[in-house]
This record gives sequence, structure tokens and C-alpha cells, in this order.
Amino acid sequence: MTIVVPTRDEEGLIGEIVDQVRPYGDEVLVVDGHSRDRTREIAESHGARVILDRGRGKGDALRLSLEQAVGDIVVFIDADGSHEPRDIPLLLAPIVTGEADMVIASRGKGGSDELHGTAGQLLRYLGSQLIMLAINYRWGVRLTDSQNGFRAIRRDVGLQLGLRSNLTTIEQEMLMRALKQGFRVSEVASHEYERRWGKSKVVVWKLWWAYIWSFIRNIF
Ligand SMILES: Nc1nc2c(ncn2[C@@H]2O[C@H](COP(=O)(O)OP(=O)(O)OP(=O)(O)O)[C@@H](O)[C@H]2O)c(=O)[nH]1
Ligand SMILES: [Mg+2]
Repeated sequence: MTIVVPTRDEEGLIGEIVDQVRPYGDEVLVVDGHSRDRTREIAESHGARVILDRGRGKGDALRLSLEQAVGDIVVFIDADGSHEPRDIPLLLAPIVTGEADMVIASRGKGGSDELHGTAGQLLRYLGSQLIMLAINYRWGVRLTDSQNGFRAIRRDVGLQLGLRSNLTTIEQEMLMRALKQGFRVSEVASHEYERRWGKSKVVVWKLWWAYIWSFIRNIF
């Protein structure tokens, strides 16, 4: 089992995150987006294997990590302290028992400190709810979080999906393609905390078109 941590300028917490996730996997793979701070050396000094992404974005970084991981299951977790490492076993369990091929940590079920309160957050929340609604009706499922980056997937499944996103649209693309190809997707409740250090790389008003385009391309 490999735990993949995508990073770009995350020196503040990366050491702590690597330490926290290590007990749950055989390998911690940090896929770094050419950080200009000390992210890579800190990750390495905490025992992670560090690779460089191709400079195209988080989506491309995750696709690269699926190719490079050694484990047969991959868990993705962000480096900003938003996710709860202690929930990793919950994400893995349905895959290990053969009940699911992919498991998403759901903020719909576990709550979020990041989705509510400002205009930008409202936009993000409404957009993701609409996308979730469409996915549920399209494939006859009842899921609650299409966007959370904290998730687990069988590596062979991840590799067959034909993922194309270079950006953070990778999350919804991974879900839609998995459902389209008949893989079993389930969710577990997990709380999302506010980013504890550094800056968000997601600028919603610059990205909304990418989400709509990725949605249209994958829903049909
Ligand atoms: N390898 C790689 N990682 C990236 C890139 N962009 C962002 N990341 C990492 O992906 C994770 C998620 O990025 P965030 O900026 O926190 O995005 P988010 O969680 O969707 O947005 P917030 O809720 O605003 O924090 C973080 O660990 C980032 O460091 C990139 O281009 N390459
Ligand atoms: Mg974040």
C-alpha cells in the first residue's frame, strides 16, 4: 500500500504529514510540483520517497504517482493538514475486503471547516453539490462528495481509468470514469479541517471552466 502526498510549497507541514501517514502504508510517495521551498528535502529526511511531477498540475502529479507507486492500493492525502490521517484504515477497509474498488473520504458525511462562510466557499460548495447531484442521477448512486482529494483506489483500477486531467479536476474525473467503467465506489465519513499552513493553490474563479469542461466530457 502506497500513500501519495502531492505537494507544492508545503514545507510547513510535510514532515509532520509524512510521519503521521507512514504507519498506515508500506511506502510514502511525495510527488512534488517543483516546490521552491524545502518541501522535498524535509520529506526525504522524514523517510518519504520523493519524485518530481511534470510541472502540469496536481492532476498530472496524481497520474504520475499511480504509475510510480509500488503498492497495489494507493491512498491520496493532501499536505496541508486538511485531512485526518487516522481515517486511512477506514478508507482501506472496503478495498481490502473486496467490497469496493475506490473509497472517497466524504465531507458530506464527516463535515468540513473549509466549505462554509465566504462567497468563494459558497460558489465552490454549490458547484460541487450540483456536480454530485448529476453524477448520482447519471449512475444511480447516492454519494455525497465528488471532490475530496483524500481517497483510496486500487492501483490497477486507477491506471485503467484513462485519466486525463492535469488540474484538480482529476478528483471528479476519477469518480466519473470509475462509475462509467462499472467499478464499485463507496464513501466513509471524514472531517476536513482548515488548511493549517501555507496557501491554497486552488483559485476557483480561474478554474470553474475547467470543472465544467471536465464534467461535460466525462458525464456522457
Ligand atoms: N505535485 C503537485 N502538488 C500540488 C500541485 N498543486 C497543488 N498541489 C498539492 O495538492 C494538495 C491540494 O492543494 P490545495 O491547494 O490544498 O487544494 P485544495 O485542498 O483543493 O484547496 P483548499 O481547500 O483551498 O486547500 C496540496 O498538498 C498541494 O500542495 C501541483 O501542481 N503539483
Ligand atoms: Mg487543501
